[in-house]
This record gives sequence, structure tokens and C-alpha cells, in this order.
Amino acid sequence: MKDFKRTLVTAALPYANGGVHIGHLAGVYVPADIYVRYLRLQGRPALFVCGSDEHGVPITIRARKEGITPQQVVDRYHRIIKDSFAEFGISFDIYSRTTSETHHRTASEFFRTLYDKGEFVEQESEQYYDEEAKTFLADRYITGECPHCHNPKAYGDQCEKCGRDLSPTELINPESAISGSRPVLKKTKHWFLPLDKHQEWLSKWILEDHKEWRSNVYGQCKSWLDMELRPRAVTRDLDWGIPVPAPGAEGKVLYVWFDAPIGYISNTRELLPDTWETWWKSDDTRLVHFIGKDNIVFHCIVFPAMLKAEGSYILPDNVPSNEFLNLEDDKISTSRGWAVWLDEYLKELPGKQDVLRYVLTANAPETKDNNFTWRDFQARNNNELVAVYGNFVNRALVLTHKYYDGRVPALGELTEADKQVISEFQGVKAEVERLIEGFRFRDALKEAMNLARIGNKYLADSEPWKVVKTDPERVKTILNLSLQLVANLSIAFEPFLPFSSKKLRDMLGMEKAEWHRLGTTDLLAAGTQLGTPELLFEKIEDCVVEAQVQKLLDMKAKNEAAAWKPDPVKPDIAFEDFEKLDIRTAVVTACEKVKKADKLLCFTLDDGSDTPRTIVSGIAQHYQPEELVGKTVCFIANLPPRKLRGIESQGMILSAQAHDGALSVITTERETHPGSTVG
Ligand code: B3M
Ligand code: ZN
Repeated sequence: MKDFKRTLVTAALPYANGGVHIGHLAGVYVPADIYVRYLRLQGRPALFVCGSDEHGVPITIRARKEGITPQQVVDRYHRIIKDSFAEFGISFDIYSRTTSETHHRTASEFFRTLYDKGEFVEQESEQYYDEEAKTFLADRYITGECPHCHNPKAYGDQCEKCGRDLSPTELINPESAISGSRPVLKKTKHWFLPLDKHQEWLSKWILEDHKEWRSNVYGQCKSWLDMELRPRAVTRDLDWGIPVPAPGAEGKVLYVWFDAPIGYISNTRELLPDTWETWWKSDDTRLVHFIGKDNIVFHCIVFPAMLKAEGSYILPDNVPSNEFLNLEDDKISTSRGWAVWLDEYLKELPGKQDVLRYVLTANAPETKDNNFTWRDFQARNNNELVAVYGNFVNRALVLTHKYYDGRVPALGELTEADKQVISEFQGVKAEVERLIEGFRFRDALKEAMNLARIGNKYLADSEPWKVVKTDPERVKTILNLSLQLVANLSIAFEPFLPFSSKKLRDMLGMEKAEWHRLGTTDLLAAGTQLGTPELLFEKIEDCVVEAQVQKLLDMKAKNEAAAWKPDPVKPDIAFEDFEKLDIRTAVVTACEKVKKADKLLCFTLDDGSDTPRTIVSGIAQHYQPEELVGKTVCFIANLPPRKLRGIESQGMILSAQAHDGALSVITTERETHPGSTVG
């Protein structure tokens, strides 16, 4: 491997149109943070750069919906996102934003350099234009009927009902989401980055020179390259973004995916105005992008092509992308409310940042999609953090307080068992290093946890609480070694669980975690006074996780209700046809369940005639029969009788169906005489 002098680590810039959830944390920010903390612990120069991605159409849509400006949207979420990261210990050197002055200047210069070098091609194309609002329409701003499944509310880029990708011109009866008018096709000019011209070197650079990239990343790149790259537009007709610095580009901005990755550069520049170029333009800098799998093509193909076209920048050395994290066996979806938001987690489970960092790393979607469940969260906390790590630390400290007033006892003669333990944890450092260097954080964390297991077993096998009665000298050695192990844990866990590692070091009186001393047995000098033992982790009760699951279900129901739309109106009918329907009122005199049919209720109605009317209706799952007795309902009187489960049903009771399928019987607003006509 090349001898790099410094490492520049970037983490994908989150869109500032919503908060961050556990999927973001697991996919990008926790692994990136582990990696950077590890480098720093080793004393290797590293820089960790991130910021909010504040341009793009979704932000303008949100602003329009809420009746505020895009700037207000990004101001709000930038704050929330930045705070969440800080509270989870994501140790960025800078977290800035793409609306910053430095970014606008940097992205603008970048575009201009490529423009002046002739790296773009200009192309005219026809795009939908809203003549009332006098604006070109982004794909998301156009709705219409899906040509595949005929969903009347498909978007210009995708139909959410059948899931197919669409282009706006495929929509039947397109409509502008801004004015509701029918958009017209109009010519517009854009600048394209001709990726086809970069195909050859990209193929060699990725497929031959970077075979070590994760197989999911390599595989995705390969399939893009196999399909042959095509020019991509890097400008848009929009009024939110960085104005295109070229003649004839009025009203156009840089495409968000053109400016966002340049944000990594701008933010470095903002932090280090004098030396940023060393981090970006020097061959001995290693550039590593942490991203989620939906960003692979932009970081492995488009951004490198931009950097290469500019000419003075280095290219990423690795792009460790994770797969997706699901939540309780379902895709995380912010629009459906199926997510665990970091700011809410912190309010509801205060002080438990490391628990989440632990669970998300132990279960990280490194090679395939993975699933987060609250039960697993609880189990990992209770059975691993509390029962293994916390328990070992606590026992070692409590025993030392009990027997030696909290002073580290001196090491005596070593037994075979002692030597065995020492050799076991001497190997951990190299192993954790190998795994972290290979971006295998989940396995690296397992190794660290293994140290705690070794410690627990050592204490259990050597039984100092028994030996103390027969051989008190021996106990000194057992506890000294146990405490050295505990001190090792505080170093090994530092990249992963920084909060509890710090707490542990404070209890041990260790000033800092020195990575190079991991695996050694002289971390704590004999005679060192230890602090009062405190629990590193607490058990999480059933009710806590049950409440979280319930919260998700409630949220989902609420969002489904909000997203519900009425069915489209059926084609017109003749008035005479309507008049043929005979709808009347009746009073329910009796109502009971139909035997062996869980959906049916049998009604006896007083319809104003001399004979009671019987109607069987499929609403047993929505009402208890006795609730309906005495109610005035509406029914269709002139349908042919129908036999249901052996009962002749004489008509149909009317009910309304709510968004969640619940049925509600139609009653009259005032008292009406049974048999009154409805119409
Ligand atoms: N904001 C997309 C995303 O959050 C985008 C990443 C930009 S990284 C330069 O998934
Ligand atoms: Zn469809």
C-alpha cells in the first residue's frame, strides 16, 4: 500500500430538509467516526469533514408546503442535524453547510474552471414549463397518471404506487404541482459532464486498481461501467442553489449533486483557509468517503470525473459504503414516519448514546441490508453491554474497593492461567487494527467485546472472593491483572463507545487512551487510587422498548392517515339512473352475529312497513351488535334479495369507509320516521 502521510475522511452531507435517523447513523456517521477516532488515537494526521447539503428540489418543495423560504427550512434542519451529531459524539473537525459563502465561491470556481477548460458539453432539450408560474418544472413538480398502473398521482420521476421510474413526458395528463395548470414543453439549455469521455480511465482506475473496494461498491461501479456512461446534466432550471457562472445561464443553478461533493472541499477550505490544498491536492493524502449505498455512483464515478476534469485534485482511495438498515423488518421511511430520530432518541433515552452506537455497529449493514429491532437493542444492551462489559468492570472495581480500599494491588507471581490471559489480550490490538483498517467495524467491535469476555471468564475461574480466605496474596495478582484488563477495555472501546470509555477512564484515573499501550499489562501502576465505581450501563426494561415500538406504530398510522387520498370520482351517470336507487331510513330493532361468519351481522329493521326487514351486512369487525340497536340507519331498499349463510338479505345498509378501512354506518342527523326516503 502507498505510504500516505494524512487521511482526509468525509461523511456524506445530509440533506437539510429533515432530521437524522438511525439509518444515517449506522450507514455513514458512526463508521466514519470510529475510523477517525482510531486514526487520531494512533496519532496519525486525520481530518473529518462534513456539513449539511442545503440545495436541491426537495428543500424547495418542503418550503413551499410550509409557506416559508428554503433558507428557513435549511436553517432549521442544519441546527437540528448538527446538534444530533454533536450529541452522539460524531467528532467532525468541521460541520458546515453548502449555503456558506466559501462553498458558493468554491463550487462556482470549480464549475468555471471546467467550463473554461471546455470540459462540459452544452445541450438543448425540451422540458416541462409552467406558463402560469413562469418556471421550468423539476420532475418532482409534475404529477399525472402513471402509464403503467394508472395511479392518478404519479410523480414525474417515479410512481409511488407501482414503484417504476418515470420521466415526466411519460405521464398521462401531466399537471404542474405549483399552479395546477397543464405544463408545456419548452426548449432549455443545460451543461453536461460527458461521463462517456471518462469511461476509459474510470474503468481502469476502479476495476483494475481498486479491487480492494468493498464488493457491494465495486459491483455497483462495475454494473454502471458495463452499461456505458452517458453525459449528465450538471445544471438545473431552479431558483434555489448556486447560480451557474456562465453566459446565457440566467435562472439556472448548479445541480445539487454537482455542488454537494464540492462541499467536502469547501468545508475543508473554511476550516483551513491556508493549508486546505495539502489535504486535497497532495499525493500523499489518503481520501476516504463514507457514504450510503444510494450515493455510490456519485462518489465513485461522477465526483472523481469532476475532480479529474479539474485536474489538480486527488481521487478517493476508498469509498466504504454501507448497505441499508431496516427498522423492525420494514424499510425506514421518513414520509411514512417509520424511523427512529436521533433528537427524539436522546430525549427519550437520555445518556444512552453509546448503547445506540454499540447496537448500530454490532449490527451494521456492512455487507448486506440489516435490521434494527428494539428487542435486539434491549438484548444487546442487557446481555452484552451490561452483563459482559459493565459487569466485568464493576466486579473488578468493587472487589478492589472491598479488599484494598480502591488501591491497585501489586502484581505477584504469575500462574499458567494468568499467562494465558495475558497472551490472549496481547493479540487483540493487532486484530482490531487489521479489522478497522479493512473497514470491518462490526468484527472489530466484537474483538473489543471479546476482551471483556476474557476478563469475565478470568474472574469467574480464579474466584478471588473465595481465594481471599485462603491465599490473600494471590488475590492481589488476580485483581491487578483484572484491572489492567479493564484499563485495556477503555482503550479498545474508545473509537466505538467514546462516552463510556471516558467515564471508565475517569474511574480509573487514566488521563488518556493511548492506543499503542493496548494489550499491555502495566496501564495502571500499583498503588493507584481508583475512583468510586459507577455502573457503565444500565439494564433496559421491557416497558421502555415496548413504548418505542408502540410509538412507531402510532406514527405510522398517523402518517398513513395524512397521506390518504380519496378515490378518484367515477364516470358520470345519467340522473335517471340515480333516481332508480331507492334509499331509505330504518331503525335497527335487533342485531346479532351470524354464526360461523366473523364478518357478518344480521340486522332486523323497522322500515315503516308492517313486516320487519332483514339485512345481512359485512361490518361485524367494526361494531359490537348491541351498539347498533336503536340507531337510525340508511339502506338501499330495491336490491334483489340475496342469500348469505342461509339468511335472505333484503337490501344493503350504507356505511362509509375510513382511510384505514374502518367502516362507519350512515345514520341521520335528525330523528326521521322509519321508511323516510333518502336522496
Ligand atoms: N445529500 C444525499 C443523501 O443524503 C446527499 C449526499 C451528498 S454527499 C456529497 O443521501
Ligand atoms: Zn404506477
